[in-house]
Amino acid sequence: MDTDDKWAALVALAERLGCPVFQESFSGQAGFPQDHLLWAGLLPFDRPRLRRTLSGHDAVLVLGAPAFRQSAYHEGPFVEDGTAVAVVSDAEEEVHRSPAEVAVIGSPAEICRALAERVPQRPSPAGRLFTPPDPPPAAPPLRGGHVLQALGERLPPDVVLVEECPSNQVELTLRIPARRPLGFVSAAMGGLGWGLSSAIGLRMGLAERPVVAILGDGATVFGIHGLWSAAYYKVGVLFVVLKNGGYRIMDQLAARQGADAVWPGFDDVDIAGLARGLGCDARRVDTYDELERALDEVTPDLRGRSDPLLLEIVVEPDPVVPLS
Ligand SMILES: Cc1ncc(C[n+]2csc(CCOP(=O)(O)OP(=O)(O)O)c2C)c(N)n1
Ligand SMILES: [Mg+2]
Repeated sequence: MDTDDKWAALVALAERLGCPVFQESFSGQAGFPQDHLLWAGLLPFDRPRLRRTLSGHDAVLVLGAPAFRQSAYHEGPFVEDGTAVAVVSDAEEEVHRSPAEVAVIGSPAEICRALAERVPQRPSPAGRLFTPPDPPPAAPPLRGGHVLQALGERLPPDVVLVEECPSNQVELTLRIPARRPLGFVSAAMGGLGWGLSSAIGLRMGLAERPVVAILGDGATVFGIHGLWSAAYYKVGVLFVVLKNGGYRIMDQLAARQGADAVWPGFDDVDIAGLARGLGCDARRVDTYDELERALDEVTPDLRGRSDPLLLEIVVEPDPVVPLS
């Protein structure tokens, strides 16, 4: 799990090497401050783009992650000839599964600390390696990107951000940097319904940290009854639901196979109404102005909240993005 100690160990090694640090695709936690000079962004989740991204490097050290988490399958190796991969993790099965020249089962933090003392100091790049994306073009239509950008401009650095918004997951990481351990928490594209209740548990366990969950409308409905617990136990989580009216990531996967979705949309489900029925205060947001007003009102006191609030934000589904 993300801790101050682990982040400090990886920062020390990266600063010693002056090397770019990428976040693995579909990761569960950030592992490294994403506002750091050396943070270089997200690794692509498909092999062709992964090969291109890593091609200029003769060595890749993978810490606390498998080499390499990908979806969907594409032909060819993960890296080009001339790029050597070493994996260090305490997750034994991930180490065994990872194709690598060197694979070590061990504590990534301890190994980082030991390496930082042994490797020579190399120069650091002159500027930040990661360029945040421009804000999206003005709404309407209101898109997930507007919500993420507006949150990124308002959330405090120590926010615990729980992600379960599949078609907006990449953009979330690009627009809202994790600045503290647990600044990004995700089931790493696992079983839906995890995010809503995880945010409640995190806030109960870390009462001094503000907690925000960014959820797809589908993911929300998979675990919506958790809102009753949040209301009953007075757990002050802000739930931000990106209501694009369906399983957009599944639509996108179908489109990439040249097929239409065979599952229905569900933009008629009244998520704010369901939340209220479970005792959780909720609002529906339809326009950019309403979005700004709601966030300006709610974000300054996330830390002090003693009741949950759900914002159901109606967004246009994002277009299908070609992979390469
Ligand atoms: C328990 C479970 N059932 C089905 C899936 C398959 N699945 C992955 S993403 C997804 C759609 C998610 O929809 P939503 O939360 O609205 O996010 P969007 O894709 O619209 O951004 C589904 C059904 C899953 N991951 N877990
Ligand atoms: Mg959706």
